[in-house]
Amino acid sequence: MKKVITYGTFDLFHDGHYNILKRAREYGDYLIVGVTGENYDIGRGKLSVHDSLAERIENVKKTGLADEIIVEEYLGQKIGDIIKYDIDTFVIGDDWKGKFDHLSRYCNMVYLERTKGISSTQIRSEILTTYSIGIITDIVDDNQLVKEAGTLNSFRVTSVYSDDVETAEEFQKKYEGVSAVANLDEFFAGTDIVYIRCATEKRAAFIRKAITQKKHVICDPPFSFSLEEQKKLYQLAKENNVILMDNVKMVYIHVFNQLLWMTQGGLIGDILSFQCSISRNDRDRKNIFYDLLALGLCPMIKIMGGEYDNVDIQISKDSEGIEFASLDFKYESGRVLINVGNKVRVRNQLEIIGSSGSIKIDGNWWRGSYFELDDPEADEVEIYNTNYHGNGFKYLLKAMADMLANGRIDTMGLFQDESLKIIEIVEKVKEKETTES
Ligand code: C2G
Repeated sequence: MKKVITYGTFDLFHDGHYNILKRAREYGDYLIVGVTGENYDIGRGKLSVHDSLAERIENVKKTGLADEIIVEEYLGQKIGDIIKYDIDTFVIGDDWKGKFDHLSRYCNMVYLERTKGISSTQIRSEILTTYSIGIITDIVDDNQLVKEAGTLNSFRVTSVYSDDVETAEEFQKKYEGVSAVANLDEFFAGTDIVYIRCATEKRAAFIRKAITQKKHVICDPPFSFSLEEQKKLYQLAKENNVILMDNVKMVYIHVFNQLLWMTQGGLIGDILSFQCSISRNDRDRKNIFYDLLALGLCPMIKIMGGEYDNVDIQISKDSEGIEFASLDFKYESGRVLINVGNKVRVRNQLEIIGSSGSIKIDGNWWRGSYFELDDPEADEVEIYNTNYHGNGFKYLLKAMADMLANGRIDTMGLFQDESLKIIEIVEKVKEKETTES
């Protein structure tokens, strides 16, 4: 018996898919079809998939062409499958031509011509609503949003606004497809979602304007230096039925949720100590102390909660602002130390000591690609990691797409009360900065 295998996402099943399965079958007596699992697609950055795994499997099954259906769960699985199922021929469309040549060591490798004029991407763009995103910025940098949004079928970055017209024009030149709009009302009229990444002092006013024009908002945290103001912004967002979301990508990435699961679920026991350090590596932006602080506080609030007994704030500053700060929190259960280096460079790291295990990340922990768990019982260090693509923006956008589809406006990545706690601390540090001058 000759066995054939082929793989695919098979999203929004169409004739192209049917044709390749039919032709693949002709290469043998038994056809195995590998359908990509959701985690595998998330890991390879393919977040645009519309149908669930169950639906995609069901559609392949309905063709009656597959003798067996398996799920492709990780990169590199294909070789193991060829060996396990004793495959004679591997078939794939010629959009992958050359990419799988290394498999010819294990079995026959056949690339078949794709069916012309049809694709899942095209169907998705026909059936899905596309949201226009506009960026409000004061620097010529998109934080990778343009590229990341482009990989999802439901978002396009279409316009940019800056108080400084030249900046917007430079931005337009740098990012294809993004038009500079000089008039703010005109800018809002052409967008569904606004991404605000300007100086902290200006954010709240832009958020307010965007919300009153019924635009959903993603904004770099902190939204403002005032807790009261941020509360009002949330109230306004609620009244206008729009999303107001922190641009904190970390909370949308799998590995960070694994870390939360472990710490919140008591898997490392009681948390005795939490420490994290963050410093600037973005040379283009001058003073981003409060942005770093907000980001640094995020895992603390998520893991330790917001109910600390007291905080001791040490800052060192020069004429341009805070260059370094150290925040020492006392919680009932343990101690928390957050170090933020704006001009002073500190080693980026995060360490959590629990009564029955500890967790460590060396390097840019907010990128959330891995963590180490030191398990005293197993007496070894285990590494947890997940793949993700780009800087994480598409994972945040995917969460937003789900919220829009489900008609939800409250974010569950970073909850409103968590974001408000962060602002409460930001406000304290700002107060200290002002009183010490
Ligand atoms: N296909 C085709 N004609 C089309 C569209 C797709 O012949 N018009 C083929 C593809 O070449 C592929 C199969 O149908 O062989 C499944 O296509 P996708 O669902 O787009 O799968 P893809 O995401 O390319 O996954 O491990 C995953 C596989 O490597 C491919």
